[in-house]
Amino acid sequence: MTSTAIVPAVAGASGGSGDCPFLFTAATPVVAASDALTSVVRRFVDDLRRDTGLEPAPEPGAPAVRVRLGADGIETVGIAAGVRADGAAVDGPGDERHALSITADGIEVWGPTPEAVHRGLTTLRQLVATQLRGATAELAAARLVDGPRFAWRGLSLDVVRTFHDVDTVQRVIDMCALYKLNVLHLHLTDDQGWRIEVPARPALTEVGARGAGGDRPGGFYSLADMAGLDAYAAERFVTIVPEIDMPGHASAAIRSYPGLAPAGVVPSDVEGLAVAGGLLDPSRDDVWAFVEDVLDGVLPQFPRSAYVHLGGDEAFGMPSSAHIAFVEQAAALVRGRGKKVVGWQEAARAEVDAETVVQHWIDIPAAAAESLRGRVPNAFLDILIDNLRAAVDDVPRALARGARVLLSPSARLYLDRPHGDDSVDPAQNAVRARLGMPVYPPARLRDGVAWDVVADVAHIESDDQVAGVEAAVWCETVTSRSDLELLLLPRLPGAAERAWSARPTEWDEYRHRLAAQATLWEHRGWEWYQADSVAWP
Ligand code: TNX
Repeated sequence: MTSTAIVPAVAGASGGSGDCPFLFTAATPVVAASDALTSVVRRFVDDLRRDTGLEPAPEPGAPAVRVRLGADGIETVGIAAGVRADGAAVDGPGDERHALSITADGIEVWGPTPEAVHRGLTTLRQLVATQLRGATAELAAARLVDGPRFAWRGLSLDVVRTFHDVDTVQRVIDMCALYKLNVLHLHLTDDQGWRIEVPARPALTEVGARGAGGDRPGGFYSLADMAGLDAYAAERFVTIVPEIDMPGHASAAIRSYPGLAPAGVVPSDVEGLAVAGGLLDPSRDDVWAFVEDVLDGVLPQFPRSAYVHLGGDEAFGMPSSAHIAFVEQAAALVRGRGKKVVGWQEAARAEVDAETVVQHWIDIPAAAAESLRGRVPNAFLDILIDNLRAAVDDVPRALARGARVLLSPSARLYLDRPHGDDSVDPAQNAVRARLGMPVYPPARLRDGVAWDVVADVAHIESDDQVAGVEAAVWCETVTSRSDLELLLLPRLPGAAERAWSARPTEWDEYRHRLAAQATLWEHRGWEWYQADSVAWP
């Protein structure tokens, strides 16, 4: 079946076995039926060149790929559950369902929106890239009808603990787009650094942007950098959602404006596990003047996002009443500026509204944290365990308020866990020993893909309660672009499969589909971890 090489799995595939294949070559014209699709076709041709090295030289009259707007036949796939980060309706401008018809005479790709057609062409890219032998890809005749299970399919990228330059972020956006992820959540602020320009608060980039995790260099995105990244993402139908992490993880903000420090203490110990410091006090007017300046500087840089992520996680050492007061007031400021709120699950301890997206990540039982005793300071461990205990009520509270949950359970979707699969290559095994947070048990590739987002997440009973699915890559152990890519690949496609595909994934079937992707990664020059649980080509 043609669809076997596609990740995420295609919802519906039929026909073709006795029919002649389509022969895709550099000479194959790709034709848009309307002007609305010209840029989508241009993107496909450019991406395919970068995926395969195939230099397009279309011959008029040769069997062609034709793309058009149309909704015929797509209704056999259900409408996506959840919300879209750009606020578009899933049964309107945000409809991503599409179809492909492949015969010897031609290929047709259609869907109701340019985005839907773009997703369909992404399937075609993978087909060509994985079937290419020499200069020809033999594409078996088939009819594919596809659409996402969830409307929000994301990757959260930590650009603080390691600053990733614009070029690296573009590569990550390319990976997201290849696997039909449509959200890049940028974790832009944390204790170790501040990464986004705020014109009214120049010290954030003059002081706060210095430094990162370890002794790595800092950096930040200028207004021009961010505009460029947002446009780059938009061309690939990816929405960038900014996160400004508050009231905890705020040490870089406080180093920039020391007057914001609670009781005047400027946090200096930001090495990983700082207990105190980095907290913004909601009872102070100067804190709110700062938050308003930040929101007014950041929001206009993300015109495509209907949401702002306020963090809200791990306000360690802060009284619960202050944490709640902070989250509620910050959320009101965001809503007052016409945006909706996303918060890490701890934010649900405040009175979130039904439009807020609550991002679930804590699937670690408090008892499991006991294993850290002796490896981290006791005072920190006690606070950590308190947070894990309180966390069991976060998702039920969010659901009781009608809020939807964005699923990032750490055991499945944190890509900064050490690789749990061995590699045949000793150099790569060394990578495995070094990369990923050592406090986490290692995660095998199969654990990241062969699970169900409803059945395997506590308190979630139906897709209607879910905003979407998001993987996260935290960068405490990442020292270079290559490290980052070695954590993302080959796990990101599995996370994308869970976000897109409503069908259960059988590991033994999936690993063959995944193996076929490696040729494309090689062409792109992306680093990837060669887990020996997969028979790579
Ligand atoms: C927890 S996930 C954090 C991050 C760390 C991450 C490491 C979350 C909301 N907070 O600050 O980087 O664990 O995996």
